[in-house]
Amino acid sequence: MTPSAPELAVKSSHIPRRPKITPPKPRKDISTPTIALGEIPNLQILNEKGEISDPSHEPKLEAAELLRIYRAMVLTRKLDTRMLTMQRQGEMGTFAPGMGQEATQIGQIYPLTKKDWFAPSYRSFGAQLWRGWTIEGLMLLWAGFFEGFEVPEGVNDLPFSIVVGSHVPLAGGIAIGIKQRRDDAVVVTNFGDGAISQGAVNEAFNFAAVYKAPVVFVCENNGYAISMPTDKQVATPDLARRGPGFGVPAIRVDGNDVLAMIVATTEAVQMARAGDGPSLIEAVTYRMSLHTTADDPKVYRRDEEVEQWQAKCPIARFEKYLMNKGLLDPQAIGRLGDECEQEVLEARTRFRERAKAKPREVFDMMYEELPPELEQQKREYLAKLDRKGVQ
Ligand SMILES: Cc1ncc(C[n+]2csc(CCOP(=O)(O)OP(=O)(O)O)c2C)c(N)n1
Ligand SMILES: [Mg+2]
Repeated sequence: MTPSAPELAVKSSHIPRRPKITPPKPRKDISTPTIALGEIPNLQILNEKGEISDPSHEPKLEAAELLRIYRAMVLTRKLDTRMLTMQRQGEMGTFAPGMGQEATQIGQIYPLTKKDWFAPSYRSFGAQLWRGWTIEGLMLLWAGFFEGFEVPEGVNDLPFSIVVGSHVPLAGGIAIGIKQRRDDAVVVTNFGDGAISQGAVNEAFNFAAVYKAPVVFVCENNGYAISMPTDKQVATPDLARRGPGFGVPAIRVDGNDVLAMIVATTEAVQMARAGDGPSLIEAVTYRMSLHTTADDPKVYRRDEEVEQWQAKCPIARFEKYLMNKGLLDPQAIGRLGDECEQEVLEARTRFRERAKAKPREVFDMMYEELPPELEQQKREYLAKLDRKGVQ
């Protein structure tokens, strides 16, 4: 006799309750497009000529604050350029330049306070400087000294992550912890267009949405994951659309417009602090320079493409805006550039004083207790250093 088919009907009481997705509360104090769960809004405040298209969208920032933001972007560029020279001269390890992404960098952490958290990927030193990491610390880090990875006193950040997307679930986890402690801190985490396809990043979106965790996901869509252009990596190149599928409201922002980045991040941080959960900001930008110093982009992209983006330079655009406002003139631009260059050079001097290789310590950082075979290798290696007279 054939056994009867098992009962397939599921009692309604066994069906889990659908998680409730509450759209963000409408903001009354701004008229810019707000972060959304439905149709993804686009946000640009400063156009490529540095003009404000709709004055009601302009954030109200004091002159001194606007200049502080501009200076941070210039300092980031100066450090970037200097590090590249140092790498070419053998003073720096491989590093990942952020040229062209300065507005995204500064805008994404602008509204954070000291007690908030920032969990960055490797192309983030502009944001790290703003958060309180020192220039010489970042130089040490990229030159391979473990001291560079130590989070400075009073800074509530994670060291940056090189394993693509690996830090994003950690950011979500920190945010869940913050919520459980009933604290009102917020976490910002950034990652690239390539990283958005990592399972870990998608899992982080899901956990954050389910727990309504106070985390802001910033996807820096800079056009490439090493040599892979975004439109060849994914079939829906507007990456912000990934958010609503998980219940994470999202917005697509001109990432070369620092004012748009500031407005979007401010709203996202306010939402998270108010208990309205996570959001996703896609910052559309362009990596002007190399993926890392081990890369040659001429092999996979045309100069004309780079030139098109040069015209959208985030620093030049903000500079025009500040000049139109009468806050900058060519002399002030030159003076400020020299000042930032000087700051980087002074930090380089301090870096050089500290960047002394200690070959006797190479076995010391990985294990609390060395496995026997490494103990053996260490003995042989130290004996070799002794024979060569290396301290
Ligand atoms: C898990 C993992 N896979 C591969 C790599 C090698 N890798 C380093 S950067 C990178 C591309 C990442 O692109 P994207 O997320 O767009 O960030 P971007 O470098 O453009 O800032 C890859 C594949 C890695 N570091 N980690
Ligand atoms: Mg990328």
